[in-house]
Amino acid sequence: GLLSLCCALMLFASCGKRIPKSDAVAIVPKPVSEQLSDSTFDLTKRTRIRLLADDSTLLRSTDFFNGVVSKAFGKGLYVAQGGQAQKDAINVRLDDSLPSEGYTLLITPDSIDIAGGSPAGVFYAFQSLRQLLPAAALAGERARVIELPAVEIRDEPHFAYRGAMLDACRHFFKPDEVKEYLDLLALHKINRFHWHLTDDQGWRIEIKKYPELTTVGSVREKDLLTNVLDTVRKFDENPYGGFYTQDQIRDIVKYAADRFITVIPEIEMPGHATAALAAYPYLGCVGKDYKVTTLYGIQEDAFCAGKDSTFGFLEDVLSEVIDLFPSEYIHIGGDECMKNRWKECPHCQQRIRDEHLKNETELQSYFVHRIDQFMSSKGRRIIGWDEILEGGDLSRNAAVMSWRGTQGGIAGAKRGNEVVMSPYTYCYLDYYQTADTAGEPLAYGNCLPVDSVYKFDPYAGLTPAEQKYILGVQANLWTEYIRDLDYLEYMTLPRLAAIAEIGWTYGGKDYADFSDRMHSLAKVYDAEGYKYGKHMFVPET
Ligand code: TNX
Repeated sequence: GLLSLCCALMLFASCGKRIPKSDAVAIVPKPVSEQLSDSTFDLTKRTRIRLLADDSTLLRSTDFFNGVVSKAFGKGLYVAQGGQAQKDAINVRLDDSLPSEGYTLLITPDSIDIAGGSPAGVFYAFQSLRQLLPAAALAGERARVIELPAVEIRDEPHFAYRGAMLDACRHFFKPDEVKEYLDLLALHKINRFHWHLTDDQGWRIEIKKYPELTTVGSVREKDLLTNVLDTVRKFDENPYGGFYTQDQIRDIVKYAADRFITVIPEIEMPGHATAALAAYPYLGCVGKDYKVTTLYGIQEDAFCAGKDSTFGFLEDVLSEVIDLFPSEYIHIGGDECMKNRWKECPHCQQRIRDEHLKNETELQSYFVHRIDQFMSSKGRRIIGWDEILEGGDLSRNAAVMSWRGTQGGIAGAKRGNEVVMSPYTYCYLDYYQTADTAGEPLAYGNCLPVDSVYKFDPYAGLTPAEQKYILGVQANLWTEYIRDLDYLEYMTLPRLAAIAEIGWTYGGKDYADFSDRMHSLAKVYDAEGYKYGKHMFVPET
């Protein structure tokens, strides 16, 4: 009797404790396949990480994961290089036969085995592993043993481009805040950070050749909301400003690369250029005393498309930008350019005649072409808002970012341009998260709840052949109303998770299942102290 009870107990102990199936594996974005067994692996501070491939970029993943587990263990796991896969270890290897960002994650009572198609795949395996940690361990409650469910996961992203944009112009976010944002992206396996660095309301990137871009262009007389609403007066900061030095930018680019995120900078042209004109008035069409804009909305002024000096300036700026950002794509804006100044500008009208253009829309296309040729000569490609399709034959080398719905993206894909889908109808995180706006922080008028975001299909309206041109999807965070990190997080989460799942998992979408898994992801949000919209976590009544 007693003997068999002992045997049973030992058997039970060796198999590990049962973790209820329902919440054992709740990863966002949803992995391609997962097979759960009824046992566990005991992670302790003596568990070693064993790197079986000689690639120093694997340390980006182990450093990151050690940052997470050291909260519970008081220290990170020992990382050993080389040798053989071992018991009681997290064995990490690279496997060429896997898709480059793909991975397998096998947890058994004996060991954790990770294989990545590349170091990025390994990073994503560790992000999934992180989401399997119990809430207490994530929150930093001291633990001797962290039980992980035995599971076999095979995973790979559907889209190569899974992006998020942050507008650092309407409000400025300090380097450390940008890093926090990058951490949010990494958790969701987002791999592109589109950094909106120049706009009417501020120029935020140091350019050595043109110091006044930042001494003048990064400062505005008062904050955007100063005269708009009494309720926000307490935030007033007059004058308002900020910019990133080139050293800070290099540091952020590296921080992003450590998380397998490519930074795509945006230098806006020909519109949204008032801050640059305030610094160097010769860049505009009318000789006037430009001021960095203190209101939001579309401005009348643009870079003059008639003067060669404008292009000289932009080529100088882009040359410095290229040196800072290794990204293949550089974003050149292109949206919402008012053409009234060009209509009255002798230089622009002369250009229209010289180039045999019909009108100002064709002049914008000329502008984009000229910048495209310069960037191509430097071995880079341009990406721009969907207006870059207007007024001419956009180079096939350029990519289109579709924001005014998906029409621009569809048109781009049909003619063979690569496309990132980022329509305001699904991807704009500056909109309210709920129709019931009482008690919500002030936001841009529209309402875009997380379940609506989740419905987005980047392929809608495209044939299979055209779908190949869709690089992926991107969330946009415009910051007219968003002035601090708490608010930034609140607007980003949980809607970013819905975008991430569209980008990573594509297909087989099930909102109820997503919503269940989000309850689990929320434990990571809580552990990290992230602010987030709670609407989807409140049971419907
Ligand atoms: C339109 S989206 C803009 C931005 C604004 C945004 C507000 C785009 C390419 N241009 O300049 O911030 O609306 O939602």
